[in-house]
Amino acid sequence: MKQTLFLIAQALAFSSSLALAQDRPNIVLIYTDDLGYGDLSSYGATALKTPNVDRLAREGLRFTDAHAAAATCTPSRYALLTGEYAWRRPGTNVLPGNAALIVEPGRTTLPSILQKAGYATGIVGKWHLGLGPKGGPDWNGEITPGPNDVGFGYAFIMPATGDRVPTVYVENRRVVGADPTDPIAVSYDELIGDGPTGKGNPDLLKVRPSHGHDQTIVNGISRIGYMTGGKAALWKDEEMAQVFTSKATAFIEQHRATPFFLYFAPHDPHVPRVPNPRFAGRSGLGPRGDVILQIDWAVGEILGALDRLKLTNRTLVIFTSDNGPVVDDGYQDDAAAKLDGHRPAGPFRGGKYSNFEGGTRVPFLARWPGHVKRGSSDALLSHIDLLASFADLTAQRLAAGEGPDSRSLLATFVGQSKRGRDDLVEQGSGLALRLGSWKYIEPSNRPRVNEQTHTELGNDTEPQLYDLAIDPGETTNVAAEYPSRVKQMADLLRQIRSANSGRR
Ligand code: NG6
Ligand code: CA
Repeated sequence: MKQTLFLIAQALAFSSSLALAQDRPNIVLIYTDDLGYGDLSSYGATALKTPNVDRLAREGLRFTDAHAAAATCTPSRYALLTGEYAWRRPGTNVLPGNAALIVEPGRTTLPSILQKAGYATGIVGKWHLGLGPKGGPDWNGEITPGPNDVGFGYAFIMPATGDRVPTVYVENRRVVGADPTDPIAVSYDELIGDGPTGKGNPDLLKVRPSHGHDQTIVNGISRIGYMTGGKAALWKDEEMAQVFTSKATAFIEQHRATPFFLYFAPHDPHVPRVPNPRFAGRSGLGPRGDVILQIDWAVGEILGALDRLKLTNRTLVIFTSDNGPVVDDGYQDDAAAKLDGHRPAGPFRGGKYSNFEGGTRVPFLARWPGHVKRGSSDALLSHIDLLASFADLTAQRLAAGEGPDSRSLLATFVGQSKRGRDDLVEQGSGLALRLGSWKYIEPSNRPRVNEQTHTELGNDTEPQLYDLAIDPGETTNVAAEYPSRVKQMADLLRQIRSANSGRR
């Protein structure tokens, strides 16, 4: 009986995904950088207003227990694109700007799945998954392999982060504005060239570092890493949001007649936070708040383009963030002083880098009028599930090994089901496991606090157990009261870790 019911439920789930597949929506995935759960007015922020993002919340589904796959950028984006937990792969932590590509060309990825289904695929914004072969890319020639080799038909990217050299855009396989007479060189090992550094020439800076970030100066801001050359190609931080947004809307316009997938990855509110003058000073929260308003503007531009092109009803828009928030991430930008009661991680403890919920619990909004139910959902979800869910959405079945940790939760993403994942591994400074509302954090000797950012990392030499249903802020470790729950979760984490995949 149970078996029959299960089969019927499965058949229903598959037929509902086939019904969705017939409508084959465009997909726009807006993937912000370091935006916290509490940073949007639709998630409770009162110190600033984000009306364009809030429109998505009003017209779509607002998730309250959705997670980035990790609490920093590279592992989070690696897992998003491959459907594989990054902690299974050494070499997937925050990469320098001259690192080689860490996603093997040819492997099944989120964009390659959609490409296979006939979608035009594009990325605009932050990449941070390395470029080129072992030894890194040739910045003055053809940059390959890169996003174009792992499923994106079009790419307009910043190679790593705003605070890492090279501070240039790459369009498909070339640096934009590259000049053969002024070749680009990049080093993360030693000072190169005779250009000024933040360490040697602090008076040249318009934004000063608070920790690190004292190497090559570009546009009055010292960065991580050294770079020379490429003067005509250097970006202006104040223009970046506009540059990315106009490339994103151009992509939408260009592909309006075909199904398209756009991975739009703005840089804000990652450091350095350098708003366009139109947003400078507007939030009252300093540059961090100003660049959140800038994100909201960018979302408004995207939604406006969809409206104008009459694509709104044919497009699934997802809005989320690659990891939790951080206040002082290395520049003196007044973010801490101007918080004034604003809580970037909302009700959660920790933030970027942390094992606590603030590390990976992020805003997650989905809108597809007529298909995604409106309202809110407390289902446990991860970005890692988008790969299998998009396969499902386009009526494709994954082979064993494709997106190994990704699970199709399509029915949950569109609000037909309230059921999310049973379990989820959260990657912060160490590993934690969610099982329903229970949260287990592995014991570890790692530091409790990141001394530079002052983030509580959630490490302890003893096992930690929290019941998020009654203690969402992870204030009370109840491991001693529930030894068998601790053992069950430690065993399950061990099991997931030693298996090749999280799909069971
Ligand atoms: C850290 C940087 C931080 C940020 C982070 C990556 C220092 C002291 N701190 O190492 O500023 O760049 O890496 O952020 O250099 S992420 O969102 O791309 O993961
Ligand atoms: Ca990030």
